[in-house]
Parts: sequence; C-alpha cells; structure tokens
Amino acid sequence: MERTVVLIKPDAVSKGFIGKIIARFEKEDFLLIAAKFMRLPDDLLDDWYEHHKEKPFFAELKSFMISTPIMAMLWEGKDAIKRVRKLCGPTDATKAPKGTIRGDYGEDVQRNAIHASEDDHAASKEMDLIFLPHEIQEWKR
Ligand code: IDP
Ligand code: MG
Repeated sequence: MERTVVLIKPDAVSKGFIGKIIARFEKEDFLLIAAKFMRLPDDLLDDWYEHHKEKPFFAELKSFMISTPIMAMLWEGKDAIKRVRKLCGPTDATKAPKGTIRGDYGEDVQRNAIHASEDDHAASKEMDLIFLPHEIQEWKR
C-alpha cells in the first residue's frame, strides 16, 4: 500500500469544498490515515515549494498558502501517489478537465484547490514535514 500527502488549499477551504473533495478520495477506496486542519508555518512552505523558490510567483504562492488554514491529509491505497495525482488533474485549473478535482473546484494555476505528492520522494518528505508517527493510523488490512 502506498501513502500520499494531500492538502486542500485555501481557495477550496474558503469556498467550503473540504467535504466534497474528501468524498472523491473515499469514493475511490482510499483510506484516510491522518488529517490536520492547520496554518502552514513559513519555513515549512520554504521546504515544501523549494523547487519554486527562484520563481517570480514564489512570494505570492506562499502568502496564498497561509491565507487560511489548509486541510492536510494522508491517504493510503494501491498506487496512491499516481492515482491521486490523476484525480487532481493538471496544475493549471483552467486547463484541468471537468471531473478532476482541479477542473471542478480550482480557479487558476495558483488557486488550484489541492496539492498531492508528486512521487515517492516527495510523499515521504511531505509526510515527515506534517505528521508525527503517533498521528498516523495504522489500519490492519
Ligand atoms: P503541482 O502542484 O501540480 O505538483 P508544481 O509545479 O509542483 O505543481 O507547483 C506547486 C504549486 O505552485 C502549484 O500547485 C500552484 O499552486 C503553484 N504554481 C505552479 N506554477 C505556478 C505559476 O506559474 N504561477 C503561480 N503559481 C504556480
Ligand atoms: Mg508539485
């Protein structure tokens, strides 16, 4: 079983889409193993978006990400990383097909409703940045 980190971002949180987005994952039989409604610390965001730190939109991206609490979750399932990325759709919500989470709930390339770990390496880094071991539910399968 694979684990992946999902954040419901401030645009979707402020529009009341948390429940609708969670339902998408439950419908695909992913299991929720950890969750926190939290405001992300500034230094965590520097680490999280390290790959964008030289980009002109970096400061704006960070201020967007701290504008409200986010819903951070750890979802478990078969091929979770790839399958969850597929459910999210492409980064630019204006280009994301309807039926994907970004296509249905996102606004644009920045305010795109959701984050999901890109690969194995990102998933384990992001899991460690947000969750302590005792906050993770180990289901017997
Ligand atoms: P991803 O979220 O689809 O993995 P990344 O390229 O890793 O896409 O970018 C991380 C986040 O940075 C995006 O989800 C989006 O919120 C923001 N972002 C990416 N590209 C741009 C841009 O060109 N302008 C503004 N924000 C961007
Ligand atoms: Mg990414």
